[in-house]
Amino acid sequence: MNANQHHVHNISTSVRNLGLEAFVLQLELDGLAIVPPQVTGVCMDVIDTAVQLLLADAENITGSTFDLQTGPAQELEWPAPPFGLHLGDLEAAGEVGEVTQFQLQSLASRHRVFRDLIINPVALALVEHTMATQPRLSSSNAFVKWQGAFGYGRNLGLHSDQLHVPMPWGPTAFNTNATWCLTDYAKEDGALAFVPGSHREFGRPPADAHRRAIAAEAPRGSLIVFHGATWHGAFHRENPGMRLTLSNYYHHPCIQPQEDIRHGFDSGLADDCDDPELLKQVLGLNSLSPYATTDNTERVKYGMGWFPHTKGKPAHRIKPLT
Ligand SMILES: O=C(O)CCC(=O)C(=O)O
Ligand SMILES: [Fe+2]
Repeated sequence: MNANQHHVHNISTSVRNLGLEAFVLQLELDGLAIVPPQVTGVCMDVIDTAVQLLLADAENITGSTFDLQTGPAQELEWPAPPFGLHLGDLEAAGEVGEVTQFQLQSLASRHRVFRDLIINPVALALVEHTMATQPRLSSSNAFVKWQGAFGYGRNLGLHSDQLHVPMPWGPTAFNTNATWCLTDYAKEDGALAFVPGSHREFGRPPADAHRRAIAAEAPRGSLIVFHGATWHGAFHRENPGMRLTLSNYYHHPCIQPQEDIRHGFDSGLADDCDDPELLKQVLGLNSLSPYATTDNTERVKYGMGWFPHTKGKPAHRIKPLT
């Protein structure tokens, strides 16, 4: 392992070139920054396309049509819980409500608009700032949510995304979330709830943290970036209609991704996006570890999988050991 193995470039330069200093300050102070559409450079056509694709996918999966103004046309219910999960205890504790939300997953594989948003330069520069290294994609999901009084229940589902990382945590993020608001995003619309400055508590939220939570309010097309230690959840949606978000979740290279992108993503699709080389890096497609073969050209660049051979004899080939 040597320093060259890591993507090395001046992170502050990307932030300055893109004029993102004010958002970095928000991230530092609050653990969350809200970036308006005119700064991300993403036009409303892209947001419209993403909405249409996700509504069609939601219909495919559930069998009900969806309308942004009115929500699902049919009442939805969960199937029997998988893996012996018992909802009974949660129900008894008042922690389960009506179905008003589900996720659409693995969106990098589904359409170019999602791949382009994963490598949006503004999103990447801010996420990179929180990790002090080039981030990788952990998962790309959409939250499909509609009107309903329960939401995540009394405590707003407050959590830190990097909660599986052993403590103590420091200022460097192990996970960072870049959420694209595909619909207007106010408290009554079911916005993200968060506790400003909680990323500097370096731990999981206490039981009463929801008393300090405020709404991350933003117009459609905005980007919300938050540090993996920031306590967050969501308000229930009081208004009729739907809240649609795209949650691109990144990880520090020392952390496992949520989605097995290397095996699940068809690498040919990486060429169909704004910057194929960058997407391959962010998806970890050519990353040096874990390695599957010692004849890996990427690794050879860094002096690994590169063996000396006896003068006058052919170069090394991998053979079974006998
Ligand atoms: O918006 C929500 O429902 C919560 C989202 C969340 O927890 C996340 O994206 O990590
Ligand atoms: Fe979360």
